[in-house]
Amino acid sequence: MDRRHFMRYGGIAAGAVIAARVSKAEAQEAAAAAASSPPPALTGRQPAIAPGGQPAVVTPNGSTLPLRLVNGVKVGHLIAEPVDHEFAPRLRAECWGYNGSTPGPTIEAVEGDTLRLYVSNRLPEPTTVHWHGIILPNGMDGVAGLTQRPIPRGETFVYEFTVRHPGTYMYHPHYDEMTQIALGMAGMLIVHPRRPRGPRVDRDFAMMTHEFRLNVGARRPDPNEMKDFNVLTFNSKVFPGTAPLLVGRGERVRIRLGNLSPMDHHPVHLHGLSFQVTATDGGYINESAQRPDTTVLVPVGSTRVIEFVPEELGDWAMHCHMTHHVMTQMGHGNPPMVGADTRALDQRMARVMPEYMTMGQDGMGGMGEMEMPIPPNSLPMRGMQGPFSYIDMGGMFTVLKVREQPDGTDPASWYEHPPGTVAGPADPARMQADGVRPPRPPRGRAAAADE
Ligand SMILES: [Cu+2]
Repeated sequence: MDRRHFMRYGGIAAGAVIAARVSKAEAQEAAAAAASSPPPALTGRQPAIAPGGQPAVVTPNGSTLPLRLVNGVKVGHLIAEPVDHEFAPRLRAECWGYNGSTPGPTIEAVEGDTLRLYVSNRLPEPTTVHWHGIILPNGMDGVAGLTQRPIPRGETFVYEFTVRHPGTYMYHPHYDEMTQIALGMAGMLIVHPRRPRGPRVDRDFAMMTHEFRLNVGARRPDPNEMKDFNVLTFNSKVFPGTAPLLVGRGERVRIRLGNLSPMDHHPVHLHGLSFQVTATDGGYINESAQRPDTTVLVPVGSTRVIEFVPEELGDWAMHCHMTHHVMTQMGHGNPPMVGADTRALDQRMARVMPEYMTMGQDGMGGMGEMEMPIPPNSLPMRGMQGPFSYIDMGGMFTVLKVREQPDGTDPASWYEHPPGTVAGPADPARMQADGVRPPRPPRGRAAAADE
């Protein structure tokens, strides 16, 4: 096997070779920087802005577009532009978005509002904005070529329409969609009903799922990627960059999920509760047709609205259930290493690179927390240090924090479990009394324990 093939098929081993080229000091500095940046805080309870005391929508890690009332018309301004975006501490990329962010600011209106939305184009190429799901005059639909001339670079176009149907919608370009959406151009458009439907909610969140291909060390997501995405996001953030959702036990919570990923549907799963899917971007689901669920599939190009009332306090995982979607860059494209005998390889490698170590032979559970040097502008495969040990998920993952008093609680704080309510080592006497016999120890040695 020549060196090139070795590097390629060495997989995890190849990853370690790259890793070893970055100085330890650099890695420690980066780790310290990551540890010192606290999770972004969410604002507290939002004021009621819509009729019937409906709370304003909170966009975790995002913002809401300011609208000005001018002669009865709500006027807003979107600026399509390149964005220097941070996915999580240590991982930045040159994305495209609106008003300095990806996703763009959430547009929030009330049924019957007339919106006048200016769109300025600061991108290097033309663009348009399509108001996904909104029923409006054809010429306002934003499809380049079909319903309008694209907005040239440097120019501002105006869209004006009345939002007649309450619901959860999105916006995105309909010009060079493959590039512009892949680089992060997407946003939510929410229309509150004039008369609230269903029970009033206490919290209302908007979250977009997205996916990017960002090669290790690269600064620009690859818009030509069709299948293999390695930065999976909620509101364009990967855990631990995702802001936790802080809610109260017994409160009614709504989460509006929108998916403008280039290629993948995302089954979003919540722990510790059961929810109802109450609406899609097509409208409300009749109560008789709603059904309880714990995972909701959000297909590309659609929204799903879920509502629930959490019963149990705690820190509950909320994540895409595709296992590769809670990984980040390092978990992809490597050959399987579990069970491989790599002693001969390690010996040969040690001759040319004393710090070399093959990993993954016993599974990959411990890899996220290994304090090993990693290349600049990259993330280890997984998450962050949790209250008990390393949380071995990253990517499209966040935490729903259910508290007795959510307002005033530090969003970065972990749940304090009452004594005796956390799983832990079994007491041998108790096991015996319960008739449970310990099995024989695992066969063989753990490879990592060698030497
Ligand atoms: Cu997913």
